[in-house]
Amino acid sequence: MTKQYLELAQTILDHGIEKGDRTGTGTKSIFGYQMRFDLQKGFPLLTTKKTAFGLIKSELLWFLKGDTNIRYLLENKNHIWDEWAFERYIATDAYQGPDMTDFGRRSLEDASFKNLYQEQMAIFREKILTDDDFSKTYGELGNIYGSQWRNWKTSQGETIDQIKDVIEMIKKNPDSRRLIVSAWNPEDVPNMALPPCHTLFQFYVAEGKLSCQLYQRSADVFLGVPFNIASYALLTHLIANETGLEVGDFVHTMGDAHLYLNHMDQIKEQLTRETYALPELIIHSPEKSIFDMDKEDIGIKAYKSHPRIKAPIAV
Ligand code: UFP
Repeated sequence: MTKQYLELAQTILDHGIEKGDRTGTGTKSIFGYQMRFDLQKGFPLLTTKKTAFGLIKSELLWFLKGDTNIRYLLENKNHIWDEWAFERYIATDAYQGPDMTDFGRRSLEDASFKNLYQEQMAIFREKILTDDDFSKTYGELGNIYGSQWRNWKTSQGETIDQIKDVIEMIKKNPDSRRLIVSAWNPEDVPNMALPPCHTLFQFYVAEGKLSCQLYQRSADVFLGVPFNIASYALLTHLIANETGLEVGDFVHTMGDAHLYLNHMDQIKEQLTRETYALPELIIHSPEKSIFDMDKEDIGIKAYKSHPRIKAPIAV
């Protein structure tokens, strides 16, 4: 698995085109790429860089609950979505602190601003955790994955639970070619801070095995992709467990696959590292419903990896 990932990175280094992007960072990018991971051969968690499985797990469980409020994530010490909630908060009148416009870029460039930002972010997090009313309003991220997966709003004012429906379909009609969950809602996209990167996924059942293919429209190969692979591999395991199937392949299809120009040293470092055998995923309580799973119910065994590599995130 790790080899396929490193091949993707090498392909971008060799053939990528230098291209501007929304964040102003600049990327090397290719368009259209596919990887395939046989989930029977181990759990695809990168071995050439330590990848935080705990964060992947709590984020996925959060999506599956249909939760779109960062409080659950903070309770699980998961800070993946903090910036997005903070960005919404500082745009409201309720925020009375120092000017935080463009905080992502400015904290990379200015150490004293970074301190100020971290102070404000710490206050924000604390209030989300301790103040119910505050968290209901400012911890909410709106129409992101959890809502699209479990509570898709129809034009008739109803909601569709795509995950529940797809599980039912897999059980009743496994040969169906319509086993799709879509996160891309053209009506919502213009008002979203981050339109869904994992746009759509499809399941496929053959010989008692469940495969899943993701179409990811935009892929930050150094920071995002290792998370995305593990997250969808875990989702495939959980849906397979729920539907009484074995796991098959996770097929990862990408649109704009890019390396940010400020991740070049880090990816080159990673390319020098040898790969290790993949870890194994364990579902401790397979009898539990996918919607009741907690983080203690899922673990990985024998994860051997090289150390973490830090890199700035483009916001
Ligand atoms: N990105 C990922 N995976 C994710 C996620 C974001 O790679 O799961 F949420 C990256 C892709 C891109 C940026 O670099 O975040 C989103 O920017 P844009 O909307 O301009 O594509």
